[in-house]
Amino acid sequence: MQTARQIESVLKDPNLDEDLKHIARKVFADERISEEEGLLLFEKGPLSYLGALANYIREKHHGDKTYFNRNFHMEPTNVCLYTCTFCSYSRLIKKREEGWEYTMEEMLDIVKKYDDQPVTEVHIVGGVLPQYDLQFYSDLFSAIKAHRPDLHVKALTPVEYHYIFKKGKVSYEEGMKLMMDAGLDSMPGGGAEIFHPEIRDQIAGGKCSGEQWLRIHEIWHELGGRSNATMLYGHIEEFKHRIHHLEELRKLQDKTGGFQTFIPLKFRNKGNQMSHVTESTVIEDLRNYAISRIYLDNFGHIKAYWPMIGRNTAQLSLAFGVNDIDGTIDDTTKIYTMAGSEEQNPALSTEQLVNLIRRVGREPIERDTLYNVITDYTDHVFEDDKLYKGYVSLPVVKG
Ligand code: V47
Ligand code: SF4
Repeated sequence: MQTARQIESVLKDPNLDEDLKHIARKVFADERISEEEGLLLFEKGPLSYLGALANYIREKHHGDKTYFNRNFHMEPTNVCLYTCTFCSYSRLIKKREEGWEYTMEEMLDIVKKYDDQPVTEVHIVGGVLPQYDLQFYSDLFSAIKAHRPDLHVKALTPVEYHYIFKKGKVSYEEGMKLMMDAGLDSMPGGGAEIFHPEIRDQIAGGKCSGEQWLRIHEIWHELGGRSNATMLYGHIEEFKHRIHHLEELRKLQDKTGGFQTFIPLKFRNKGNQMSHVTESTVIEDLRNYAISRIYLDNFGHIKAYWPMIGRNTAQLSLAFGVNDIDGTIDDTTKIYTMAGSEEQNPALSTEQLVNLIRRVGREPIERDTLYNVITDYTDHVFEDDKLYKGYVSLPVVKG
């Protein structure tokens, strides 16, 4: 096994720091690492070492299995009354006419566009505006379910929920129950940014706090719901803030077990108030995936959001702890393209996604939102893959 060789080479490396060797022994013995050890990984962990540890965990849980799903994104509006400094939406509040604000009918028309397509999930997220209130979202979820009951509604984040519940004068508990009854199936991981107030107050002041974000997810989990978590990294935060963020998630997951997937989101600097901040390098992105995989020992899945980092880095990430590369996202998603994502037209066909995964020696599995297997594409290689050239050709990761 590749992982056995990797373990041996880490533990026998004469140049490796003793503290890092100690962490490696813990990881290979399936023991949890501490916050101090997590910080040490960020500060000192060489890329190949982190990759070996993260790949060990990835293969222990999933072997070569790599998940994706067929979904589409809908953004009710790209205007937002909050002013997060990393977000390309916030600037539009002063020139609203340049943005869009979809009505209920327009949102439903988008859903209907996918009527004859085998998508399993709609991901709804966008800016915060007063007209998108508790009533609007209850009606929207109910209408989507009435139109297409089998479509999984993964919608909104604690940022929107905190706002609409406050405006609607309902408690978090009452609000989340109302959403569930209206048809909400799960919550995406957005709005988490960086929980630590030292950073959150500077980049996302005014919107829900880290504590409120965690509390809303906790309530949702207590109702039996599932959700994802993200971390927006690579801007003004320090490693200690990333570890604090991961630790808060790990603690809540110990309590509820309701998180499915962790998705690190690389800060992109185009068209926002932090354009002067240099973006993280691919090496730093891979190290961050690996440390997330190592630290979050109670999370089932680590996802690379490929439109943000690009297909090539997504392929590389599969050797650094990642076992999910999101889905066949349609190009209605603007929040990332506006911020300078790698992919200007973030849509990949199933064939292209399958080939992307196959070419780095992993097994492509189409899943639904809750990780039920829809189709195992391990033995498929589609010929129809002429559109995109220049994939990374990594050797097949097998012993
Ligand atoms: O919360 C905004 C981020 C998030 C930028 O749960 C930016 O399956 C980088 O949460 N650079 C929303 N990131 C997206 C999100 C998500 C994406 C894919 C899958 C799932 C899931 C969730 O996008 C926001 C914010 O953290 N974001 N601006 C930017 N300039
Ligand atoms: Fe609004 Fe979300 Fe952008 Fe913040 S990140 S400005 S809350 S859309």
